[in-house]
Amino acid sequence: MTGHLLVRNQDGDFLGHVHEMGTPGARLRFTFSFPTPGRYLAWIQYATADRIVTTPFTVDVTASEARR
Ligand SMILES: [Cu+2]
Repeated sequence: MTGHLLVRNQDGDFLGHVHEMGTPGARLRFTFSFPTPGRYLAWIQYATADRIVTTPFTVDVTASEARR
């Protein structure tokens, strides 16, 4: 894998995990469907030549953006 994306909701009762499956390059792309609206905590993790990089961020998903 060239990259990992982990996503959890605020309650911690939903956890998602998908991988970047493309060729290594300057850009990571993930496809992920959020199950319900709300705030999610997410982490991207990838490896460079000499270290593992983990970057946290939050995503606010509206009702129209969530999977239906
Ligand atoms: Cu992974």
